[in-house]
Amino acid sequence: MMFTSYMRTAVAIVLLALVANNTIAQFHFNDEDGYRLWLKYDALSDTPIANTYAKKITTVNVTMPSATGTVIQQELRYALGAMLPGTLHFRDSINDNQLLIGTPASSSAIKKSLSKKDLKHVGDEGFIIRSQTVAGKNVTLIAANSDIGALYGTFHFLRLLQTHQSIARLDISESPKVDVRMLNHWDNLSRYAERGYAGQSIWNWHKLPDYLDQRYYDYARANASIGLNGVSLNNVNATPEILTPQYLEKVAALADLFRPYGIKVYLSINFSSPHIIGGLDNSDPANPKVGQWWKNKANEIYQRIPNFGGFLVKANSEGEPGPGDYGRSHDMGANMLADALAPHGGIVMWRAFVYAHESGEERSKQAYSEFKPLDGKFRDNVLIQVKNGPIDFQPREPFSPLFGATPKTPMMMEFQVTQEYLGFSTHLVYLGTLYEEVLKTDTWAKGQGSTVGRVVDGSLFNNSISGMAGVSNIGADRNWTGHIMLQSNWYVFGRMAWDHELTAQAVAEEWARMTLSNDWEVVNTVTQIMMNSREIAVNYMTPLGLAHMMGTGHHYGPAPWVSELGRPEWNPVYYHRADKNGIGVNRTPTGESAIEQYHEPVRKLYSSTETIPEEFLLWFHHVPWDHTMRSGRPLWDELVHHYYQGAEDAAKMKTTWDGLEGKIDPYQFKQVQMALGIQAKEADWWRNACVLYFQTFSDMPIPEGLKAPKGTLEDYKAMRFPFAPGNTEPRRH
Ligand code: GCW
Repeated sequence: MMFTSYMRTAVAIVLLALVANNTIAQFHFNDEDGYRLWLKYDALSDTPIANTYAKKITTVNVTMPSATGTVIQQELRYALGAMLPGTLHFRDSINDNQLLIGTPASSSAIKKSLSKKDLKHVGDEGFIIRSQTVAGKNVTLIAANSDIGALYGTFHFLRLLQTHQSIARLDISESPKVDVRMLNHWDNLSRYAERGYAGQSIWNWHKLPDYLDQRYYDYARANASIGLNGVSLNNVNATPEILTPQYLEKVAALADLFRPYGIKVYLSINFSSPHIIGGLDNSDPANPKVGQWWKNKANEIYQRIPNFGGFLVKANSEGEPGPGDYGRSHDMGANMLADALAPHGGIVMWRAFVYAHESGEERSKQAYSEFKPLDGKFRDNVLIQVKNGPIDFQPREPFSPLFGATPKTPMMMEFQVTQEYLGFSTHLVYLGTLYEEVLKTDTWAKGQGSTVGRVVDGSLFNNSISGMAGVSNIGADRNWTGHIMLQSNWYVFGRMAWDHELTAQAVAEEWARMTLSNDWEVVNTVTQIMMNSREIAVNYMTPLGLAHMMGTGHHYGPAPWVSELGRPEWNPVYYHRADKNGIGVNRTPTGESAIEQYHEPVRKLYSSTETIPEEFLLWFHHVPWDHTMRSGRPLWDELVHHYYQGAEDAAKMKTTWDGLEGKIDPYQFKQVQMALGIQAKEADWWRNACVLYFQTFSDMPIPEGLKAPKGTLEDYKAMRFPFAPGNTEPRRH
């Protein structure tokens, strides 16, 4: 049949209508796409608070002539210009109602107005913000010992405005509790981000060093705004090429760009570099040529990057090379690198995430067994970087017993910000509560009050250096983290690295105000969602102390049944040990004995099923299915209830969020709504798969009042995800 022009027109109209509809649904020219993060600086308009701010800040005076001074000036021009449009004037003389920023070195008036002790306690990076008189004028003063301190003070001040706090009578004094506060990017030079779920790596190595993406500046601003002062650029599964001149030139370009923001660059190194790129016979730390190679390399790096931070090392873990390849110990490897960096002020962060099937020891015990005996053997510029839990980044783990075990060696915290085991970038899981739970836990290493936080900040054992690292969730996605709400995890990591005594609740609220809205209903609802979210995920994934039941390799979704992989500790069955009698790992002295690695009274508390907090029950005990829980239910019923509760709460999160429609930016709203839909579906999937699987052991019915899980266990077992994101990079041949 002929396609008449009439028909053609009709089809065109229908197509156009479809396209138009889609266009309306998809284009958001002015809506918030998440790029601006928490630094949105929305106009305060005619609110009463805006009027008080405008009266208090009629002029701005940044007294430092440095690059950091320029950064401060630019940020204030942008931020105040957006929040209080039309009211902003820059001055270089002091007048009443001025925002005055500087250091004793940059302004003699500031110097004169401060007493000796004012800045004594804030150190190199701290600041004070105070309403006071300087040179006879009433000003709001942001003062610090260094320009970087003043930058942190500036961001703190802006945060007060962004969250609508009074600035009438300020008297704030802040300094970071931890020295090294850094992000670890697990980014390959190919731009593939291991365990990254927000697109490619933000580092465009191909275009560096000459092309400096705007994103690098905004990344630096974001980090500085929360007090982060370090970034390790590349994956801990490191390629030696990063240390070649070609790449060091690119690294130097980033280091130069980050310097005014107070951010030092660090690199993950491959221990075999001397052999692979240096042409040496081996990389044995006992070989003097190897030590010399590292010294030369360090000299070369510092020539290009005078403030280079140091090396991050994953050695003899998951196939990475290390001193163990030559029968040498971790301290020997770490000290060799430390000696190369020490003359330049650099540090080594040596990771304790090591486990080896040859050892035969239960996995949770291995890091402690290897590193505890080495206490006191490391150079002063070595920190041991420890994951928060003894196994990996599970939804919940007890704290690693290495915290509190090594009085002479600083233990640096490694938290995961990316959600390898927590639903990737589609599950809303606010990690502030996880961080707080760990940091506030008492190790009892030196009696009561020996919290993990105090081990990490170095105050418990009086360490000379301290650090906290977060494995980044940042990628090239327009909204940086693949999910707007998960920007809060980058944010809370930085805030808690600065001050581990902050509460997750306070930080959630502050983030929600800056990112979403200051409307009290939005703030309350969002904060409540965030605060509950981690426990919800624990419930639908790994309740009651279960762990590591994610799909093999990609770690996406449930696969507690996997049992046939080459090494025992690769299999989820190793981590739950379900059988006809019960479920859980007996880590007491009648079993794996891992409990012995903790101090008393933690050991005693965890040793008994009667006293252990139930959230850790199955981590430390193999418990019969009919064991009576504190609720009065048998274990099986309790476990199932947790799974159902998790899935139900995940669905509720979405309904609660739905209620915010119209109260926040429509595009922000929609993006989160779509992700919450996925999360609710996947929570059901987790619940169904796990309950059906464990039922094959318990042989007990689904408790009364709960609907039978949908589908069959075989269906769930048959699911495959060959292209799930974030896994180790596929090899190209
Ligand atoms: O959790 C595991 C991840 C690996 C990661 C490793 C580590 C960088 O599955 O992808 O490798 O931890 O922390 O070294």
